[in-house]
Amino acid sequence: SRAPSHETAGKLMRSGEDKKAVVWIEGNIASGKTTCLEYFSKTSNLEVLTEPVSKWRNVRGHNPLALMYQDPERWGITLQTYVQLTMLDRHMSPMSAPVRMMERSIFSAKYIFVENLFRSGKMPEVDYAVLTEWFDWITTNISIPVDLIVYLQTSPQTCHERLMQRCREEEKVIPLEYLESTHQLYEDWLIKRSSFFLPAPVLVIPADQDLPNMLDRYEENRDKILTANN
Ligand code: DCP
Repeated sequence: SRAPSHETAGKLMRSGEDKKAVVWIEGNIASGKTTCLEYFSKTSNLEVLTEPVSKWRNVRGHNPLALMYQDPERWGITLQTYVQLTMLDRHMSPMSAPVRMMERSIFSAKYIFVENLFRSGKMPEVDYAVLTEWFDWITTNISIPVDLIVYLQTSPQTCHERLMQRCREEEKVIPLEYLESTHQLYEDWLIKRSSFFLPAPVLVIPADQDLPNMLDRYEENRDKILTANN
């Protein structure tokens, strides 16, 4: 029945004996975030929230992700407005475990993807201004907790190869230069820390290696990640 599990979660929240921890997994397109989340999803007392990409590919029968790649000038704001809503919804959902691991964030949506569309001349300034007003309002008025940002650091070339291998229909048009721009924005945000607000400490995990090696890297970093709030 639903009632007891609800009660357990409620007790956990109220007791305060375990401070909850929120970890964001960040990294370029095809950097391996999903694999990382899958690996940690087998951990007890941890919940994994994947990116709502299926929603971006189907909102009431429309595919704003595909439209954005086909014609970014026209559809960039459409996708990014919806991304912002779905990410906010994820951030605000009640936690069901002491540790939450979440794929990307409302911050990278803005600092990487919206910024990239605008800087590359593919988003009209008025669209950028409206999205920025929304973003500033949300982050000023709504608390979005985070304790640790895990950065899966890749080279754009690696991401490009992985992208070609996985063959997601919408992404066939993504050139290497696009991944170089998003990579640079990630580096500016999480490594150089030169451009945007950084809401938590960053743990960098080099992520160019093959799968078995990556699983070893995740295991090495397990304790650091799971004790993010200490
Ligand atoms: N995307 C976007 N704007 C955002 C967030 C994502 O245009 N604000 C796009 C980029 C990708 C798709 O959405 O085409 C999904 O992106 P991810 O890199 O987040 O997901 P992946 O499945 O590629 O992650 P990974 O391969 O690391 O598991």
